[in-house]
Amino acid sequence: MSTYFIGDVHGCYKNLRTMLDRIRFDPNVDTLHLTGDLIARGPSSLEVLRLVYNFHSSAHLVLGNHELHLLKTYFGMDHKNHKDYFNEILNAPDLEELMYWLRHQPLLYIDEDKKIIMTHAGINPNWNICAAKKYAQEIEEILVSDCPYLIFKNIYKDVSTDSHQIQINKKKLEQVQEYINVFTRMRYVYLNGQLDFKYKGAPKNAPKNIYPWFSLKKMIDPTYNIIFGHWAALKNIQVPSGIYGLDSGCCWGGALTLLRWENKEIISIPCTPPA
Ligand SMILES: [Mn+2]
Repeated sequence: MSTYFIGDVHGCYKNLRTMLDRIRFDPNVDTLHLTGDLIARGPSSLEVLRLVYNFHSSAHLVLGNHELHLLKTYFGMDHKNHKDYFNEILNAPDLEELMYWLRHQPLLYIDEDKKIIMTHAGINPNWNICAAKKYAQEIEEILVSDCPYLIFKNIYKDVSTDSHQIQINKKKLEQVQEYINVFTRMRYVYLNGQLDFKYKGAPKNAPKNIYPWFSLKKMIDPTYNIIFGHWAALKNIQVPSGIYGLDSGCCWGGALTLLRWENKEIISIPCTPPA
């Protein structure tokens, strides 16, 4: 009976299968936690979604920016990007079932017994656990509501909000957008907790006034461990103890990384670079 955490799979179904075979994953006794971005970039997003979906309660995932992009596309609010291999999903006979399942997945996963927090990108250093739960819940409530598309009106600030059509006020939507950015896109933050999206390089060359979110003193109770994905470029950069960045750039020919919680064993399998 093992508890596994795995980084961003990004449609690399074969690599995921290789990993699950290697650890002899048994959904009847083991649990698999995924840091989000199961899809896009790699060739087999639909297979990855179906596999995880069929694990039912043995799998726990948090939504990444690419799941939100897929949902946004599904709701007709984004252009399909052929590189994301979304067409196969959007034309699948089980599309409705998969999208219903996906929009009922959380942005934040917490295991109180093991003291583990998992999100796709991380936790804003200025948030305590109550704030993080409240903000995730606000996003999740809209996603499972009758008008989940509202959340995408503002997403990435590229669609103007029509205040006549929405039941949630514009200010609220903007706040929710900020929370989404923290949970799914954050890398660098200013000391006041504001996010920076301009710089995407390695921490050693970062401008002096921004910091990797995990390097700052956090409001979150330090007894919690934090597990995240999203930041493949981190590679061998040291993160503080109790924080685990599991995205190792599987879809770019890096590796797929898994953590077995019980003994903190890290297992990496090399992945083939895209053709
Ligand atoms: Mn991501």
